[in-house]
Amino acid sequence: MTGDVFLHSKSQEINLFPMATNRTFTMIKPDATGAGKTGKIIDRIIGAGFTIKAMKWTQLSMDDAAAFYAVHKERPFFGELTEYMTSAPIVAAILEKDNAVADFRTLIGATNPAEAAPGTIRADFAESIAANAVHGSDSDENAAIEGAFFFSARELA
Ligand code: RTP
Ligand code: MG
Repeated sequence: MTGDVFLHSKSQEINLFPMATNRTFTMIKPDATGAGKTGKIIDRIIGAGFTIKAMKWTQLSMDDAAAFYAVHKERPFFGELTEYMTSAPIVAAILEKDNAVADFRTLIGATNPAEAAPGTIRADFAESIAANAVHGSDSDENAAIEGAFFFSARELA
C-alpha cells in the first residue's frame, strides 16, 4: 500500500481510472473499529442503499497514512491525523450506489461531528473532528484512486 506520494488529484477534466462513477470509497476509522462500532456503521451503510463491492480489515503504516493523506501534508493537523489513522485497524471498503460519492458524504455528515446533521454516521458515532468515525471520498476521481490504494484490480472488478 506504500508508494504514490501524490495519491489524490484535484483534476476533474479526465478520468484515467477504471472504477465506475457510481462507486465511492470509505474507511471505518480507528476510533470506530476500536470501540466496536464497525457492525453498526456497516448496517447504516447497507440500510442507506449502498452495496459493498469489496471490504477489508487492515492497519495503516505511517507510510500508508502519509501517502493516503498527502493532500493534507501542509495542514497543521497532518501529524495528528497520521498518528491517529495508524493507531488501530481500519476497515476499507468500496461501495456502490447511484450518486455514490455525494450520497455517501450526505450519509456521513460534516467533518466535525458537532456540526454533523442529526442521524448522520458522524453525528451518531464520531468522537471528535480528528476521530470522526468514517472517511468518504470527495470526488469520483479520488474514489477511484483511493479504492486502488487498498484493492487489487481483481478485487475492484
Ligand atoms: P475524510 O477525508 O476523512 O472523509 O474527511 P473530510 O473530507 O470530511 O475532511 P478533510 O478536510 O478531507 O480532512 C481529512 C481528515 O482530517 C481530519 N481533520 N482534522 N483537527 C482538525 O482540525 C482536522 N481537520 C480535519 C479529520 O479526521 C478529517 O476527516
Ligand atoms: Mg476528505
